[in-house]
Parts: sequence; structure tokens; C-alpha cells
Amino acid sequence: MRLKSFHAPTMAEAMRLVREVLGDDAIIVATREEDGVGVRVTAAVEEEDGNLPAPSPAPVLRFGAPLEPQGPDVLDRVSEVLLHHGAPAAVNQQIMDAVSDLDVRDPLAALAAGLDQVFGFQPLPDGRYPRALMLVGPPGSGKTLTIAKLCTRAFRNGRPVGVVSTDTVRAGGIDQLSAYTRLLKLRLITAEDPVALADALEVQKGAEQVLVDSAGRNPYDEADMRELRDFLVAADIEPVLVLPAGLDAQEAGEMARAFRQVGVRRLLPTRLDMARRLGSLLAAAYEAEMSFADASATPKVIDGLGALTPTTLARFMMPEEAAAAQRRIKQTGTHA
Ligand SMILES: Nc1nc2c(ncn2[C@@H]2O[C@H](COP(=O)(O)OP(=O)(O)O)[C@@H](O)[C@H]2O)c(=O)[nH]1
Ligand SMILES: [Mg+2]
Repeated sequence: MRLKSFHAPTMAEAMRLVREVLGDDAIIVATREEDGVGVRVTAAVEEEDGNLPAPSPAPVLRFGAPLEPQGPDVLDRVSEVLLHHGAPAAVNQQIMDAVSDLDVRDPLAALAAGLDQVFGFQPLPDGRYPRALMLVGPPGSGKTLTIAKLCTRAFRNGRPVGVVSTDTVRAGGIDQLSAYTRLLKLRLITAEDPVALADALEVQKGAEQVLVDSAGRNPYDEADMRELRDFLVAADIEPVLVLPAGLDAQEAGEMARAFRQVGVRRLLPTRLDMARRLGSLLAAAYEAEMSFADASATPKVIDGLGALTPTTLARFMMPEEAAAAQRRIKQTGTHA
């Protein structure tokens, strides 16, 4: 499900825009009066959410169906779920403020719409991209496995990518990745220092996309982060922070802020399959003002990486509701 917001002076105009852009199958998730400027309508269309092993879409109102105001139970449920996940109070408050302003009768859809208003969602490019993408983060966060997943995904879509590793100091840093690239018949170039990285990217210039693996960094160690920054300014490189789910929320927020200092704007969470509390991810994205990119939810290299959307994130946060929605769809064959 893809959510999109429309602003217009009147409700009729907003509905016309929804229909024009998203078609008759659009689902109205929420409507909101905006003082003095008109209305904001959030609508959704069903579409594949990559291959994250998440449950089904949330049941929401079909286009044209009358809007039912949300009951207090919707707000209670969203609030309960947010408390369970343990994000900092300021983050929860922002989400609750956004959700309270909406008319949604379903907790899953309400949470998705709230997340959509508070966070940015910017999936990694699939296809030609001018900047090399360098995955950065603390040791063991899942950078190398994610590079392998991205290579595999690109390979399956018939788009071989260029791969460079800068993780040359740690024993085995290269071996782990070269085992995957060999299978995919991709050439892995290693670059020991920023100058070598610039040269490696020059060599890979023809590739549709270049992925760069990096050594784990201690975000609180100035020398470590200076070294990372030296790599990042070597060429036109976009860093993406890889952070595992399940960390302490305050810690994750502080770590993400340190990576923001070296220019990171996108967050790619991993180990969604191994955590029941995702407050640390909300804290990281919120405090470091990062958008959510894709997410990893299995240790298997062939799948489990997909774009994180407000809906997929809400499903991971509300697995019970997501499973119930899945069962309803199986029984009735509809989302309504
Ligand atoms: N269950 C699970 N394990 C993961 C996921 N992502 C990474 N891992 C595991 O986390 C460990 C560290 O991953 P690795 O890619 O080597 O981390 P790096 O040090 O950041 O390169 C490995 O055992 C991975 O298999 C995930 O989404 N789910
Ligand atoms: Mg690694």
C-alpha cells in the first residue's frame, strides 16, 4: 500500500485530485481540515511492498465510502502500541498528535497515517543512480549482508551493480562479501583508502549503481568518524546508515545523530525479524532527521529486503492487527 497526501481548498477538489492521481481504486485513509488553507486528504493505493515478509495491507475505507470517525479505542490502541515499542516520549507525542487529527477507524491504518506524517520514507533507488551508495554504521549492524541483498536484488532484476569494499582492515571483511559477489559473477573491487576509493568509483563509472561496503565505525570515536568522513568526501558518495532493530532507543538516537554529522540522511534498519520493540528506529530517524529507506527482515541473502513504507512499518509495529487483517482478506477476498 502506498500512501499519498493531497492538499486542496475544498474537500471536493481534494477528492478529485485523489481520483485523478491514484485512480478509482484509491482508498481514503484520512481527511483533515487545515485551518485557513483547506483540507488535506491522505489516500492509499494497493501495491506490492517489495519482498519484506510482512503481513497483508490494513483494512481501510474504499474510495467514496462514508468516513467513520475514529473511536477512542483507535487512539488508545495506537498509544498502547507506541508505549510498547519504547520510543522517546517526544516521538510518541508527535505521532499521537498526527493520529488524533485524522479520521481513521482502523488502528493499523491510523498508525500508518501517523508515521507518514511524522517521518520521511525514501526507498533506495532501484536502477540507475548517479551517486555511489555507501552503507555505514556500527560493527555488526548488517552492512555487508545488506550489500549482498542489494546485489542479489539488482542481479535478479537484470541490473548488475558495481561493488566496492573499503572494509580492508578487519580479517575476513572482504572474504564475506566476495563469497556473494563470486556467486553473482560480480567483480569486487577493494579500496584501502579514500584515494583508492575515488579510483575504484572511476573504474565503476559505467555501472548503473555502485554499492560500497564499509568498516564498522564507533560513532562516539572522533578519529573513527573522521576517517569515515574522509572516505565519504573522496567522490560523489551518499552514505546510508544501517542500524539493527532492538537497540536502546536513546542510544540509537544518539548514534544516528553522530552519523548525521558526517552527512547521513537515510536510515536502513535491519533485524526486524529479531526485535519486538522498534522504538529505537523511530528515535534514530526522528532525532537525526533521517528518512527510512529499505529494511532487512531475514538473515537470508535472497530476500527479506524491501522498501519501508508507512504501512510496512506499521505492520511490523502491530503484528497482531496485521495478522488479523491478513486473515480477513483470506476469508473475504477484500480489504473493505
Ligand atoms: N536475523 C537477521 N540477521 C541479520 C539481518 N541483517 C544482518 N543480520 C546478521 O547480522 C550479522 C552481522 O551482519 P553483517 O552484515 O556482517 O554486519 P556488518 O558488520 O555491519 O557488515 C550477521 O550474522 C548477519 O547474518 C537481518 O535482517 N535479520
Ligand atoms: Mg561487514
